[in-house]
Amino acid sequence: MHVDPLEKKWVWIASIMVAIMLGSIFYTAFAPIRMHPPSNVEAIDSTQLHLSEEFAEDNLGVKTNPDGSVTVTVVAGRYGFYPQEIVVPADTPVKFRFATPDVLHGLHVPGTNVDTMVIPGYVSEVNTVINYDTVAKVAVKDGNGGLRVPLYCNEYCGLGHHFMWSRLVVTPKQG
Ligand SMILES: [Cu+2]
Repeated sequence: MHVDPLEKKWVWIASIMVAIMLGSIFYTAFAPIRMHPPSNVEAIDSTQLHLSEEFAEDNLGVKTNPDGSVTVTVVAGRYGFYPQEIVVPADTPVKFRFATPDVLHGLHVPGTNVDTMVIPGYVSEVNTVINYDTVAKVAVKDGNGGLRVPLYCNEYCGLGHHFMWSRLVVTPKQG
């Protein structure tokens, strides 16, 4: 079979490009580097979340700290966020702490800068101040001044991924 030399050259170039791309995929999959959330590196045993102090079911949700700031503890599991409704004050420092008992999840809240991956084995932390007027542009008002926004998963995590969301209610700052 006659193959034109120019065509032969391009077959080689294309093959080398494919080899480089496949090689980089295999390298990142099997090299001894581990993925971790960009926020902070805090390890946790994902199989024992329910036995941990912080991520036990009864301890999830919103806690107000002595200095007036708020800490929110959330478990992201297939297919939902727990607790399913989170009420936080606007224009107040909020620390979100997320962990997952199963697979990789993502987390995004429209109108805020809350956007992180939630990776098994790690706690993801987001520190933010939610601006009332910015959230108001994308939220649904609940009649008491509260702003309802979804908190949803943006990393494909399985068949129920598109049902995976929770509600965040942003209330006006008190006083
Ligand atoms: Cu998902």
